[in-house]
Amino acid sequence: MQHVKRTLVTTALPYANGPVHLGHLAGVYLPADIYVRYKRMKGEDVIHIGGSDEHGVPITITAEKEGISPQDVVDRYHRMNSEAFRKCGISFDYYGRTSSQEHHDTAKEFFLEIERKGIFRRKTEKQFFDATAGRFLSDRYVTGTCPICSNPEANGDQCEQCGTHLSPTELLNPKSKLSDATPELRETMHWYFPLGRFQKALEEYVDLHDLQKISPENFQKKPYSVWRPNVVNYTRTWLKQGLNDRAITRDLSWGIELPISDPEACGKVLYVWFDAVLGYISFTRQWAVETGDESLWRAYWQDPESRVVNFIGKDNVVFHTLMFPAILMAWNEGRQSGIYNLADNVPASEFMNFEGRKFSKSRNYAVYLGEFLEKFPADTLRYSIAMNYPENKDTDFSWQDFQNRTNGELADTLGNFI
Ligand code: B3M
Ligand code: ZN
Repeated sequence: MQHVKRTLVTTALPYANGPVHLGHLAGVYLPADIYVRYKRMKGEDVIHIGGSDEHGVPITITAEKEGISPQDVVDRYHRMNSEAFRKCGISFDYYGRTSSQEHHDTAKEFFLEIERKGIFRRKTEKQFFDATAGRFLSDRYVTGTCPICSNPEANGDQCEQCGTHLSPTELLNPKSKLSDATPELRETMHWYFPLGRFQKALEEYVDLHDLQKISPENFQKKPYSVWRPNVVNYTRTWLKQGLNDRAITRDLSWGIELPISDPEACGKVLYVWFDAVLGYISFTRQWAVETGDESLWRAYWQDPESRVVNFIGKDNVVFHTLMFPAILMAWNEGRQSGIYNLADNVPASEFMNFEGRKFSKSRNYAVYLGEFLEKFPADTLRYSIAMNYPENKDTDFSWQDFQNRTNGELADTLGNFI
């Protein structure tokens, strides 16, 4: 491996809509922390940036259910999750929030630059509207019967029972979550990001990191990381199907308002995934301000000899290997300076299950990190999970395994040895 001047490590921003559980820790935060601590011990220049993802529909739905504001919801879970990570020894250099003013400013800056370059497309489409509530319903606000498996409680974006990705208009007997009314279709305009415009550039980017494609000449261009096969495979599946336009605005009031005075922009906010990935940048900027050198973030993002590593779970792959790089490409296009590095590696884990079943925040089948650490010391957990890390395949967390590792391996074997 070639000398790397600096490394910026980021970890997926958990939604501030519930407490993080052991599955999150195993897949993303612990491996990243071990990697960062290792680099620090070697004396390398490395920072770890993370934070809360505080926009998106699940948060507004929680707020409506509990009769509180979305800000109350994210305040609660931001505090809870940052505290749980601290107790667990996850050594962030900065843990930000996407509801911060600085983050809003960064996301607006990107939107405006891409809008100025004329890259977005505007399209009018028919979308469900709840006439009782007087609001357009984005995917998650519609429920109905799944056309594939007949689950009567499928969401407008996905059926949890059979896993099929859906759009709200595919549901049978659609209902609004706001009022239970049957929604009607009305026209609304949205901004779309044309991913297809970047198809070729994205293919070339993936080729640089795909073991099957790396040539001496590519290696000259970019001599760093080879991606894990699962990351390459998920990404290639999308590339093979051909990339389409993706809507990057939503009819919602919670989120980042469009920074233009166009009447069409009224009542719309940026799609949560458009702004969330930019959190990595805005939080690095906030970190730099705190160090007393507010331009220091550029050394990590814009020096070609620095590298960016995004730790994520496997369900977030294409947002990090296609959408985020395409947003950065759109920004970089035609520029002589202020060019962002694309991620050099995107290590995505498989899942760690719990006693044979998937962890699920929505079904409340989980062991939450904060609660776990009220009963057991962090190091016993870090050790058990590190020994059982879901790097190439799903693994399982069981109480029995945790007990054996703690009592048998740590207390007996290691304890006696010492
Ligand atoms: N909050 C989705 C998730 O927690 C999303 C990750 C954002 S990373 C920029 O799975
Ligand atoms: Zn289904």
